[in-house]
Amino acid sequence: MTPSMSKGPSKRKTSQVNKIVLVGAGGVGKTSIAKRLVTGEYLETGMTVGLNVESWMVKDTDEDVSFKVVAFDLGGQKQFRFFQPELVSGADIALIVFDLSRYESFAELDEWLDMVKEMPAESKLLIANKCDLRPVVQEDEANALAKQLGVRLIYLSAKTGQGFDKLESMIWKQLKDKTKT
Ligand SMILES: Nc1nc2c(ncn2[C@@H]2O[C@H](COP(=O)(O)OP(=O)(O)O)[C@@H](O)[C@H]2O)c(=O)[nH]1
Ligand SMILES: [Mg+2]
Repeated sequence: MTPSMSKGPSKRKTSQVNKIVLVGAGGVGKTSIAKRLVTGEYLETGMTVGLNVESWMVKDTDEDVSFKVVAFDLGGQKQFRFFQPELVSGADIALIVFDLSRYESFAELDEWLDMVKEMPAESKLLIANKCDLRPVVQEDEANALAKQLGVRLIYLSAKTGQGFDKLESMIWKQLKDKTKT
């Protein structure tokens, strides 16, 4: 799959583009999550109209492996839905995001789940964002959905950075597993 330039087992260099899509209702924090993944900071963002694309490199210095990751944050507006299936196709990871403090964003996940239904469960993560705010989505409910979908659930705050260690290690593991197969 990857052309290897040297035969040395420890110097295996991988450079390939990986694609992460962030789906979910408008305002749940997709752009903020993508920006924190890229910059490590919380940047106030305007509403995404259509599409926001961020890209960055992740490196594992131990194994000398690096990946270019491109995150597609799809705008929530209905008029842009027509081109979204194209963007989702071929994604390595999907982050399905809802806002813990806004119930509709959880109740309306079906339509987003439908968009990523072709992807295997292990490439999808359910993200409960804004865990710094008072939650209105009950933990039981979120757990039940994650279980039903067979995906992992991560509590995140793009504002405080809570949960990003876990998210980053899951993304990283998923990308590395992919190159092994
Ligand atoms: N309190 C809090 N606000 C957040 C968090 N993530 C995003 N926001 C805010 O929610 C609003 C919508 O965020 P944005 O990233 O544009 O959402 P998107 O439409 O899903 O891309 C912005 O005002 C953000 O600053 C979070 O974890 N906690
Ligand atoms: Mg956005």
